[in-house]
Amino acid sequence: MSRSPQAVVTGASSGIGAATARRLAAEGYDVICAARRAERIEALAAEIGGTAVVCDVTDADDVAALVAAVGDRLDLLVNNAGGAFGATPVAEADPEEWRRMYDVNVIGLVQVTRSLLPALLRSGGAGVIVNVGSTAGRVAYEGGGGYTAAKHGTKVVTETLPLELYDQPVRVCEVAPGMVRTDEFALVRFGGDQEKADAVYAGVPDPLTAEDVADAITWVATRPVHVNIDSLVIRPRAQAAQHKVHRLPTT
Ligand code: 8X3
Repeated sequence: MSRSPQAVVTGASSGIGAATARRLAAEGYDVICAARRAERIEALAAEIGGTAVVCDVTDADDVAALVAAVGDRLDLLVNNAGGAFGATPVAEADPEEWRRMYDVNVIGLVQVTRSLLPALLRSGGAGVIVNVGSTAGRVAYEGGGGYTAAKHGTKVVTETLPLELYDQPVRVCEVAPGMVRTDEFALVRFGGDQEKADAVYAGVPDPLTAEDVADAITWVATRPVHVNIDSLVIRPRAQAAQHKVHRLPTT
């Protein structure tokens, strides 16, 4: 009897993670929605017929609970949990904020990946790991030092894994989005300041949506088993480069 492929999506409580969980479920995956906020992932899991697992990826006990929920085999791991905290220049860097960013964008991702690797290797085809990076992992920009350093870390971990696992049945990709308008990313970065968060997208004709990125992740995950997409950079048409953004007048 054939079984549905199983996926884990971390950071599934909102934005790209929630959109990816929905999209994968629509494509026939059994989705384990992992995130810290129980109510949100329980509602999402109920909506898509998936499973909710409360998991802070930086907490070893939570990751162990996620591994237990996965069981024997896993076909797809989407390491989406991450984020930016603060936008201060390096000269004013808050070490605690920088640590939190490294912790969630790099250590958490590594902790989840190494713990679920045995199940991915048992997927029976070729398990897929999709790490959600960022164009912030490609360039530096002022005020972004802590986040760009962390997302460069996400990229390097993604590049290291296939070198170490080159003879194993597992594939690894980094999907690196540019400007994506979600409810929470910029709001969290600016500590809840909605005005500052809105200014990020001011006048930009069409930033990417969470669904655009979910579409890219799903495409990566559903290639034939011998095909590995190393990395996929996705931006809105209005963002030719990190600093080169088309903005229409807003007044
Ligand atoms: C988010 C993209 O431009 O805010 O990962 O660094 S950006």
